[in-house]
Amino acid sequence: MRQERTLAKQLPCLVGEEVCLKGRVVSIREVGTVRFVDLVDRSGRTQLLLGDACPTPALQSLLNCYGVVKTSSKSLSGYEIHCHKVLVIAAPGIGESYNPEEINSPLKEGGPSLENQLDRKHLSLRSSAQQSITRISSEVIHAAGSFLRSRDFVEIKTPKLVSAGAEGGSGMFEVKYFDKLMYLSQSPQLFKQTMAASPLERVFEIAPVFRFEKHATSRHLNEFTGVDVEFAYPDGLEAVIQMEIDLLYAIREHLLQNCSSELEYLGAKLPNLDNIPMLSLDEAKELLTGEKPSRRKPAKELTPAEEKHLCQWARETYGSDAIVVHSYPAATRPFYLMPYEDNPRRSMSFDLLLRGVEMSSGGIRVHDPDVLEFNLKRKGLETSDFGFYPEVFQYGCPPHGGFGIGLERLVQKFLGFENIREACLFVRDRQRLAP
Ligand code: AMO
Repeated sequence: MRQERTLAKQLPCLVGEEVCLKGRVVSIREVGTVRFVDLVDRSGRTQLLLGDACPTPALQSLLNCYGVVKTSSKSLSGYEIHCHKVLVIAAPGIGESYNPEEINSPLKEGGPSLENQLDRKHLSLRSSAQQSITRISSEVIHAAGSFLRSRDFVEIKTPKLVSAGAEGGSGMFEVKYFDKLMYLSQSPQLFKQTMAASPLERVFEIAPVFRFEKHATSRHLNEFTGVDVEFAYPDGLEAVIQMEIDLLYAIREHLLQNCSSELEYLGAKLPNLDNIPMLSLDEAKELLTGEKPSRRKPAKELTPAEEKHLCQWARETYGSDAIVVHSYPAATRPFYLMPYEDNPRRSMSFDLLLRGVEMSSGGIRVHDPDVLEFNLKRKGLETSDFGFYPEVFQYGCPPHGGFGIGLERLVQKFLGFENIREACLFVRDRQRLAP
């Protein structure tokens, strides 16, 4: 008897042959005296026709099935297995029959809440929807890596235990590190800049980012995955923005080509990224309020409601699901951003908003040690607190820029989810540490 495992996708080449399929029972149907079972493995679904000697398995049990491959006009794949032997390898053994599709049922009134579903994520992730989301996240990472490599970027991994933060606004989780106090990294900012100053020039990292923020919103997590990109010699802020737009296009294209069945299953319509409008923060505020910001009353950061309005405007006016807002106040943006020469109150920074939410931030960085010292002082920070980092500039650093995208926000907005938690495999927020 053939013991080597055959996958669902290999069946077309094996008609008439004896095979061994291994997988999970997702449905059982009895038509008169004939019993049909649907078995899934990582490559797809197969219909089994159980012979008289085979036991009827429980839903969600894991089987090794032995039988002959036949063509079948009645099965979805066009093939089925006529089984003469079935071994139950494992089965739900706690007396409770369960269905991952129900645990993961679409969020609707009267159904299980998102929190209930997340409590059982270790089981709901066996559902078709969760498999689709996980596969799409993985393909986003794959597409980002392929695109960036094609533009000469080198993938790096940087420490997540750090002694200083970079992002000012958000706090850091403390970690007892032998007899010292360290922090969980809130971004690879300082390291990616250090690498852009090296002869490699272009680097990216896809890795965990930790934020000590007491938010409980539909767009914040305390641990998320950062897609961080940094490169030397950009041709101005526009070139950094364009690099991000090219990256997003490449991701979108890759998903359309490689994940069509998952997108269809989720009913997801990918965002339109053509014709993305770009406004300075001042222009954006004027559009929102009808008032021109002045030196006396400079524009402040956008509120979440304003971000939503701007996206709506971009959609209605340009048919685009994204908008870029640039030139934020130097006072509210981190110290590593370059101020404009002719207007030092403004930083060479941008956010890309997608379907109502900020999905990334970036800009041109300070590469001059004197400007860095000035920026740090202006924010009440000490150069000496940043260890090796000032030396990167004191020893000569090229002009450089980059951006950081939150992977879960990207997946959330690409798939049109209300809540970032729907796009995260194992959520870490203020309340949730398990599963
Ligand atoms: P920023 O702090 O804006 O910039 O973060 C970059 C992107 O990361 C995502 N993000 C989050 N996602 C989920 N939960 C959170 N709490 C959260 N905070 C941020 C967002 C955001 O746009 N070093 C800079 C990037 C750069 O300039 O290169 C930075 O970290 O999608």
